[in-house]
Amino acid sequence: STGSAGSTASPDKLLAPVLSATWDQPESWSLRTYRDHGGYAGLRTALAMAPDDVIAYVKESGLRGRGGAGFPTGMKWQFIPQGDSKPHYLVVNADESEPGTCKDIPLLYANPHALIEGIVIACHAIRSGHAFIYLRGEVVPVLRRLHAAVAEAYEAGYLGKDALGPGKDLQLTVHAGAGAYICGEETALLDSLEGRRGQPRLRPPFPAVAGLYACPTVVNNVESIASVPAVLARGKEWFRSMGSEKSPGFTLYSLSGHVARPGQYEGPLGITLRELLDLSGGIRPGHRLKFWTPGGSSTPLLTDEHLDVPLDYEGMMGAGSMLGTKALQIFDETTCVVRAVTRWTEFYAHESCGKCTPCREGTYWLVQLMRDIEAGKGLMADLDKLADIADNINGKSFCALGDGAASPIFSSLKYFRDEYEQHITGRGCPFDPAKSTVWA
Ligand code: L3W
Ligand code: SF4
Repeated sequence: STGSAGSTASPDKLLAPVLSATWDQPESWSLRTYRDHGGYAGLRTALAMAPDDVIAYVKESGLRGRGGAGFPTGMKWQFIPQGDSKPHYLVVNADESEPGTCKDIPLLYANPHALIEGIVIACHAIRSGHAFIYLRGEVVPVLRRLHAAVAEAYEAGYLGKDALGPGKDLQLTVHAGAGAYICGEETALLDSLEGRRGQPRLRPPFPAVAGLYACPTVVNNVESIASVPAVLARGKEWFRSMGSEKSPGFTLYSLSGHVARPGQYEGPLGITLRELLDLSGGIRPGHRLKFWTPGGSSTPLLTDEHLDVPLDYEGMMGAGSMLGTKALQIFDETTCVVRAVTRWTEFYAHESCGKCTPCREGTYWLVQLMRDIEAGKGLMADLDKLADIADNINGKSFCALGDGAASPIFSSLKYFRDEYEQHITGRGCPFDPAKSTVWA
């Protein structure tokens, strides 16, 4: 469920609608509406600057990657070698598939020109003449809307011949993936874009050195690039006036699950789940928070002990988790944590690309153990086995998918070991699935 961004009923200090500011406007996705609300002003500013100055400016703004890892955007752009003869590419990762994550797709649907403007600015900065958007293939209406927006941008001269100045053309290709979670891993995405089976590549070399077609490539998340125009148009000081020193700016938080008003809430980095719950009407009536994820199922789950931890990169790290994609999945006391983790583990086993043994074999065994425990057929010794297998996946796999699969196992055992034990000693699940809307 999406679309409650910028709700006027909510306290101003907590909301900072930027990317979502126009989502309630008629035809918010059109070039006309975008320009009527100041769109493409950031691009004018950027094109009047030297490319290196744009990179330095974005670096000074402190903008960090919104795809999960929080890597500084300007620094990533700076890694692109200059003065070489190879073409440079920008690839936008729009393969949003992390469980619970639902920010890039609504953003593209409601406001595609924010991304296109950001792409033109980034291409000017890194001296690229060709950008790609790798979109999750299942979202056909978004694909159509994106194609239409790109056509508008070509028509208006933001893309195409001389788009970046005399003799500096810019092409933008939209590519739809075929529905594999692993293709959201940046190097698997590049393989897929090149027409091969999407499997992660060894890093280094990082894409900035050898990426698409072995050329220097910046791979950035949709929200990261779409945030750039506002940084240029409103200034780095404005951007830094939100959030903290190390995690500045605004961002999209996606609330789902047992909340009264799920949806997108755009606010400064560093607000807390307690504040977001106030904005979204709280946990559904008559219930209380049991556990939640800060950024999709790959980020260690947290509990009601963590309601006041700042939702920023450092705050989440300090709590033993990760900010990730800011996909806040909220579960109340009717949810069986063993069942939730079983579902996620099945997802990782299904999506494991099979390239490396710890993840390919380990996720299979995690599923077997989780299913047994959930069905009341587990043994106490299985809990140590679960932790041991997760330990043999975590940090020993080829890419972050393996770590992501281990994370809900570790964190659920840490906070809810008693619930696992209840399943084993009681020979079954103590929860009534009919009472939990999440699994109904
Ligand atoms: C050049 C170096 N570039 C790092 C670049 C690197 C990448 C970025 C971050 O995983 C996380 C993952 C998921 N020279 C560099 C360099 N870079 N060192 O910086 O790299 P890294 O390895 O920290 O992370 P990653 O591979 O980008 C992303 C987590 O996000 N996640 C999943 C998200 C899923 C979605 C989705 O479905 N859309 O976003 C959620 O938490 O587990 O830990 O660009 O090249 N020396
Ligand atoms: Fe493939 Fe999993 Fe290994 Fe990543 S960790 S390369 S998804 S098998």
